[in-house]
Amino acid sequence: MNLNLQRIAEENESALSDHQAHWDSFRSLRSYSDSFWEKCIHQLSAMQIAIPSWALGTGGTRFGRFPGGGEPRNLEEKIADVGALHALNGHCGSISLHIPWDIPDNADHIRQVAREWGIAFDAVNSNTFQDQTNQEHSYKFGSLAHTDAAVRQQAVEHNQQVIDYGRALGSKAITVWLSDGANFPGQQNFRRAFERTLASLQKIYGHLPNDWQMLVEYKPYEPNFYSTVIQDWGSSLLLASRLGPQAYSLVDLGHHLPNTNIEQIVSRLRMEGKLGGFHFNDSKYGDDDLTVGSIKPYQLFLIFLELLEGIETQSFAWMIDASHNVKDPLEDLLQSVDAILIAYAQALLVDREALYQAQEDNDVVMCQEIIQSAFRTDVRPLLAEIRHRAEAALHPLSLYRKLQIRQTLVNERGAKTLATGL
Ligand code: LRH
Ligand code: MN
Repeated sequence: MNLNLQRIAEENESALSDHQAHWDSFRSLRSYSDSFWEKCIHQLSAMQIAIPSWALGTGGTRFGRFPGGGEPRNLEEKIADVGALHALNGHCGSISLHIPWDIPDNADHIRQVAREWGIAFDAVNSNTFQDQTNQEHSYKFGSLAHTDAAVRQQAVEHNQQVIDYGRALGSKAITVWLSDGANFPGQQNFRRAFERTLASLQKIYGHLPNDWQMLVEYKPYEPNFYSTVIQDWGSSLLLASRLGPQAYSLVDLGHHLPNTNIEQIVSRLRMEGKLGGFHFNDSKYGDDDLTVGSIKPYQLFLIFLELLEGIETQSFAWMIDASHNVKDPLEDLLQSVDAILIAYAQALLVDREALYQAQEDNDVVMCQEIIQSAFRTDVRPLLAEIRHRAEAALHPLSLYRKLQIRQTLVNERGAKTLATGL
């Protein structure tokens, strides 16, 4: 499949003088030293965001799904799509697989395909929220928390198998999200369900290679609408603490009730050394899985402000978890990655000493002025400079369209192909 990505350098050439002018005026307007900018460029260049294998096709809701054509038909084509994103913006260097939607039958071959595109394998995801054909026990009433030990054992073995698939690909983490819960009061005993989940997770934890992490993802509701066993950061932190040093909490931005202060949760989990990573997306109401930064960009900035707080340097799992109901999946993902980099860059511009002093002096007005002057900074020339240095596209989205990559994919794969996933 030729996506004309070699055209990136040519296209950059014609846009270079414009970029240089923007980059020069961007720096001239701010009293930061060159070494400060180089430090920012170093930190931001290292940001690699894992693309979810289940979000390379068009998503939908129970009310409908409107495929846009050219969707990847298999894992090789999904890796190619992530490779195209990475070539365009330089920040999508890994893919996060969901099992069994993306079983890597021939791991050597899949690793070879990924190497060709310069793509690594981030966390693998288990799935005990759907019944697979010829599955012995149903997950209708749960999986790791199920009242029936045989169902729990089946779910434990699935997660262990997911770890084995990940090991064969070089992944270093498993994300466990459980839909387990109840739709009605009285339907489930909260304590027994939690203790069964912990016991099941301990069996999975015991199967982790020493250099692996287990990311425990929480969610307040859906598909269960009264209670969820791992419903919030508290339950996730309790489990991660009881499981051991390789277990962490995973923060999916859409898994919070309206108006939850997510940046404070990030601060708490980080303080405990139990923040493992993120599923970035955005939402107005529920787990809407919308484009990152499309609804609450200020919240995203505040989350990065917390992530940069203090001295602890810890690597987090940076992943997107979105569903594209009306946008081209690749355009949506390019916008999401851009929004994450923008929030991170703006947070790096916050004068932390001045903020510290204003906070200690209870100068409430100045605290807001200091953080919002960073948030109101258009950092796009800085991010373009980083892409330019990485030989990615200065303007990924407009080039994606100019190269008519979607049309090429439709010609190659067909207008009606449907990718596995949600
Ligand atoms: C659950 C979730 C989880 C994935 C699924 C695709 O809502 O966020 O991370 O397994 O989406
Ligand atoms: Mn998620």
